[in-house]
Amino acid sequence: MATIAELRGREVLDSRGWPTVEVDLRCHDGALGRAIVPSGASTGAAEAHELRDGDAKRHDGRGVLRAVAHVDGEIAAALRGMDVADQAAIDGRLIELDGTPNKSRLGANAVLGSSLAAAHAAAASQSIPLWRHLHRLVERSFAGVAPVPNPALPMPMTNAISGGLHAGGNLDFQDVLVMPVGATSLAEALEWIARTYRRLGELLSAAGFEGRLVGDEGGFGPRLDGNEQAIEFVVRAIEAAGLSPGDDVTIALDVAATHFFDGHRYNIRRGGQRESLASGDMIDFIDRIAKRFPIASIEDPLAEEDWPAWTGLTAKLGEKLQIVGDDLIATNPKRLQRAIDERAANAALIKLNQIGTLSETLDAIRLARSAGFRCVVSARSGETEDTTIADLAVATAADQIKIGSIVRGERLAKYNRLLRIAEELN
Ligand code: 2PG
Ligand code: MG
Repeated sequence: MATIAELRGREVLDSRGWPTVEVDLRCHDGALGRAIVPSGASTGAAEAHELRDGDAKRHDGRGVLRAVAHVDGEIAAALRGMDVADQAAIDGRLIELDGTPNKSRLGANAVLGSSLAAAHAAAASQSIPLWRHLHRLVERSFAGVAPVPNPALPMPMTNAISGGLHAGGNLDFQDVLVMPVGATSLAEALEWIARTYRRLGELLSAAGFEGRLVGDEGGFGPRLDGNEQAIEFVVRAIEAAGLSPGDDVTIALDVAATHFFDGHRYNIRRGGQRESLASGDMIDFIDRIAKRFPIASIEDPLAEEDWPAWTGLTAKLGEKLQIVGDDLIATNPKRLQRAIDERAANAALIKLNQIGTLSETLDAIRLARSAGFRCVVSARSGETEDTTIADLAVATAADQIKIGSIVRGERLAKYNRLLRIAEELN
């Protein structure tokens, strides 16, 4: 049994140049685990609390030195001597120590960094890849409650065009993504995605739009006239890549609708005009788009508290489409249970930092699976070289992984990690 000797926090920078928390955790046997916490821009109201310093003199108030101090102080003192492989006990201690429902005292960034660093150290101490250790945790967490899946590579759900809060263009929808469902290996899937991405850039440039400027997650960020035009371009790019839209490659959307919902209506641009849609009209709009294009998955088509509309939309489209709750569920087992009870979606987006510990994330995945919900493990728009989510997606046999596009190093770190895991799985 390897026991925890020391934790050390550190302020590092993420892909937008904002500070974030890195944690080094060392065991008495010398094993080291390191994790870096990501950060969202289109965050849901129900997410765990990211602790920022608020000191305007540093990083516009977004420093994380207070969270780092919590790692070095209270968290290190509480975890010292614990069995590093007992993730449930470690996370239980962290939750208890924080004492708030949303981890606002210590900060979800301090808590998650510590939680994940422990998993990395446990894998290092056993000299096994992280995904293997995470799969053991899945076995323990699922035992007797849900069938334990075999480790498996997820389908990439990859950003092609970015809008919303992630790009400077004028699209309301946050992402138009592609899923190479017909590919027979991860390497082939990535080649199809890369080919489609290059053709998309060429098509945008040829039409006079920005075919080289990219958003936070590496998707192109052109100033198009509307959401449907963005989807049209992606369909044409799939064809230009010599692939069949709908058979080889399907489309996914992250509408991120909370961000254009004013509490009553959805304020959206259509055909160059601003329109204000009631929930029922928004459902019809999504329905029309889903009929018009080869779409397989839609995330956050409605706002995070518009629960009855979610139920209506899932009743209408849930048979043929994956309806993913991101802001709606916030990787929170309580909100997920409500989504299951009210049939408000049929898939959950899984983001570690929305809930703040690895064990609670596994709880959410277990709950989703036992209700027949699909799982999409997701990065944040603010990322780093940390690749934990690649291992998590494999260990939990997630249906899809959403990392961003196939450019930008913080995204590639994860795709390339998946390629290495693919070799280990064979
Ligand atoms: C999302 C994520 C990732 P953010 O909405 O799904 O694309 O964005 O990290 O900004 O919440
Ligand atoms: Mg989302």
